[in-house]
Amino acid sequence: MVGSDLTPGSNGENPKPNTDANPPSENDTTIETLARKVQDSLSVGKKHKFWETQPVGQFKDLGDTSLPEGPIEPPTPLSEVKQEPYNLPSMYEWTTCDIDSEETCAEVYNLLTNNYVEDDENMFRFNYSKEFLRWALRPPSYFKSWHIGVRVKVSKKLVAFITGVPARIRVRDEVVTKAEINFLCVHKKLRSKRLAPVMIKEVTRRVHLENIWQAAYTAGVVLPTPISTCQYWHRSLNPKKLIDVGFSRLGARMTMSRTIKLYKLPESTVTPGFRKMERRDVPAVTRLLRDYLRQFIVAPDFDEDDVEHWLLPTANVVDSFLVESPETHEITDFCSFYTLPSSILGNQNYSILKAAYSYYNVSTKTPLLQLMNDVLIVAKQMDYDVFNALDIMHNESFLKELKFGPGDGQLHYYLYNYRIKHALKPSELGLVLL
Ligand code: MYA
Repeated sequence: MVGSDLTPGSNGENPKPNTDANPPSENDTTIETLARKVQDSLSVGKKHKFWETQPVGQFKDLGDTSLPEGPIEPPTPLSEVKQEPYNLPSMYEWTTCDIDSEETCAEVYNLLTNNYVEDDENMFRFNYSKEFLRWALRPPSYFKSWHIGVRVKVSKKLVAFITGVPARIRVRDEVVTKAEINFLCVHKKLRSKRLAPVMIKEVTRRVHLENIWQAAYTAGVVLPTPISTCQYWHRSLNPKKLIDVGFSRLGARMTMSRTIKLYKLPESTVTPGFRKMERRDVPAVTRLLRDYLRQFIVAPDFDEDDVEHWLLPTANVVDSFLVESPETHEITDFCSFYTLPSSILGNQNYSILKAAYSYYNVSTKTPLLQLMNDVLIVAKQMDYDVFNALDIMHNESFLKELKFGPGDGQLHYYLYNYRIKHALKPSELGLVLL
């Protein structure tokens, strides 16, 4: 199957299912899994000229349990943080991108739409919408200075981008404000010129200036050193289109009409009290989510402001539903997804794949399987082509049963300036990055 990265990059970020439109069988991915393991072990042996200089877990230390878990470097006094930006090659200049400005937001949108993450076979490219970018980049207490662009001095054309947003993230029992780094992008024509390391150093400097010393990020590529490696799974909602555009393949011994029947969903949701989240639900959802996320080793520490920002429905960006008990009016269950379309490259009939990505889900009374089946029904009603989910949190408990198929890309989770002794299982992760 195609790339597996409906997250960034074939690098595991823009996912494609790796087999067919059949629900997965146990052996489906053996060869791909093996190939990937070989690939990944090669990258573990590879030199990382930049990453070897950074305070991140190093491959040479893998398995050395004498190294302590926790920050790798102590904070430095703010007066010792470099005050001037890093040097760029002389043709380029730094710019702070004002995402509130319609014009700048459009420039960022165009850069990413044409140059951001693709699947391994270059069939799909993430197409984050402008509304999505404004949402992702302006959470509570965000820093404008962390939205960093690079322009060509002469033409002022935007050619590279990287962002950070602050987030309180708990690792085991310590909550620390970290930067979540995302949207690293260098124009296709400027690749392999070592621009990315300068951008990473510059965002690091600006994060340090706010007295923040750690970061979290995900990538499809293997770098020193993942804290966990996850897989995307895909649930076909519009199998005919997915097959037509090469996202999935017709399974062996399957016809199109049998495939359509296989993925058919009920017209309406089944759980009594299932409804869209509203502003008045913020306190109850915050309580539910905080209680639930406690069980994971790495998870965000959401307060009500975070929940209002990240989970209150925003059209074409994020959708959240909950179950309100018809008897007690208690909020017992919650589920959500975000909207991240991909451009379909070079198809005559279709240009956009409409994808929903599972976000945070909590079940206390409604079985998770039933809750997620209801979300699939809603996503189908809303005309999504595919519903994607990582194998994190409790997602494994519903993926196969609800006819998700495994993708062919992996998504690696990383922490900057924080060592973890042993890699985590995906089910120990309670954090979703966009
Ligand atoms: S993940 C999404 C990344 N974006 C894409 O995949 C879009 C398409 N690709 C591109 O635009 C370019 O290929 C990019 C690399 C920009 C990715 N994360 O300039 P180069 C290392 C980290 O010659 P280019 C996301 O946004 C590579 O290993 N490092 O390469 C999260 C090599 O270093 P080393 C990466 O291809 C980002 C060096 O860059 C990545 O022209 C988190 C080569 O540089 C990657 N995805 O540009 C960033 N890809 O020699 C880290 C390549 O050592 C944040 N490289 O192997 C760290 C925390 C910072 C804050 C800390 C605060 C305390």
